[in-house]
Amino acid sequence: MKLTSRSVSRAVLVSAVVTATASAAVLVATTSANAATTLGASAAQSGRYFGTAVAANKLGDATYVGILNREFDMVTAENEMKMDATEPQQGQFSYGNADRIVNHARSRGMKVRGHALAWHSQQPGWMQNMSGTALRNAMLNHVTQVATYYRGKIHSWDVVNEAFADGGTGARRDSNLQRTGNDWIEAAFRAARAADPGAKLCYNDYNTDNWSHAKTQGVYRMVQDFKARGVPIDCVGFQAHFNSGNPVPSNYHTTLQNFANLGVDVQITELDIEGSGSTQAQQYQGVVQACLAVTRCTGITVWGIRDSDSWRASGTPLLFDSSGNKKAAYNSVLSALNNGTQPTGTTQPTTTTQPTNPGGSCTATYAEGQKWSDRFNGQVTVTGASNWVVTVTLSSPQKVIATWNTTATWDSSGTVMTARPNGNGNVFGFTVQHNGNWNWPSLSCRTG
Ligand code: G2I
Repeated sequence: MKLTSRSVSRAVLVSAVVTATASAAVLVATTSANAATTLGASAAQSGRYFGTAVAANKLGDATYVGILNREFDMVTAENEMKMDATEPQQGQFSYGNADRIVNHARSRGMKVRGHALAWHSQQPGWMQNMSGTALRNAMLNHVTQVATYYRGKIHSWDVVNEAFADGGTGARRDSNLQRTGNDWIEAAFRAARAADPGAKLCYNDYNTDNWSHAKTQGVYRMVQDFKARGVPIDCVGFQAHFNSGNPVPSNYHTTLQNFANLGVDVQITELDIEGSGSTQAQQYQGVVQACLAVTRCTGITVWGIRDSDSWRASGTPLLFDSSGNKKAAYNSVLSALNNGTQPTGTTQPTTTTQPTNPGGSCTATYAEGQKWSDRFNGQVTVTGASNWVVTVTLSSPQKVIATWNTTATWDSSGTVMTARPNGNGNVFGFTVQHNGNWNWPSLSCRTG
């Protein structure tokens, strides 16, 4: 898009409004009498799970375990199911630490994500220098053995982790596994399906959040190809490690929806967002809302419990501080989960005609436009009199943050917009910052 100076200043203004309203929104506590009070329970209201990564050596920490047992209903072993942990010597499998996590979770009714069966990283020493057929067979044996050992106990497996290159190519990452042949990924998925037919089988990666990035497109094409050829893939995991250099992209919802449209579930698998306060809280809110807006986004996992448990603790990227206190980010996630409704328009649009108006009559019809995690577009088509005046009534705490093809004014509450022609015809539009409320606006038309 070509940016004129007018559109630039307008964009700055709009983004300032977005920031101000969204920051305010995350401070609003959920007051509904029925609101769930833990992450797992609030996610369960829409049939989703809310998980965390767990380290076996922290299962003796009372604060850690207290939060784990209270808040989460899905668990991922942070390191204990990786190839180096489960097969430290070729053919000798070691499940002690992984079992501690799996047993802790399952005995309390929590589900388990298996992470990860095949990966270029965290390979045991004996595997790192292998190549060719020997490596391919060793990898497939590993997938088969581990998935068989845990058969029936794993909700979703990260069958293959991080197999695509960063940067602008959209190509596979070079690795010893990749050099065994491009079909190594599908071979791993087939082995996993045979070993644990009841588990969902996921491809998992990072930097796949922005729809316009080459890596995202590369993964998308692989999943599309797998679905077309019947390779057994059920889900795509989006790790979602964000920071100021890699913020939550504005097209995040688009990415999740486009993958889901391929016929796979999508899961947010390792969420953490470096930062603090309302800025961090707002970004977390956007991620949760993006997932809630995609029917096939079946759950969210954060990559650790307290900031001090994080692989990047100095970035304070999690929902609990180092003492185990809930952060603003926690409150925004809980609030977003409790306010989550499907963005399909739970309220039918109202179209009203005023035939008795001496100035003539008009009808205003609403149509859904594009949707993002934090906002949606609406379009209004007016028929009848050309001197129309359309009243657009929002549901609190929605706010209109942009309009086009109309001259608009607002009442003092900011929720009732009066739109008139501005010389650009009889179809106008607006963007609503929904702040958790996806209801469609109601309309009425008069002349004036
Ligand atoms: O790097 C962040 C994550 C990216 N996606 C895949 C995940 O599996 C990965 O998790 C991290 C763990 O959070 C770290 O805890 O993976 C790292 C290694 O791949 C983990 O770091 C390792 C250290 O490298 C080891 O030196 C250490 O012994 O953690 C081990 C246990 O603390």
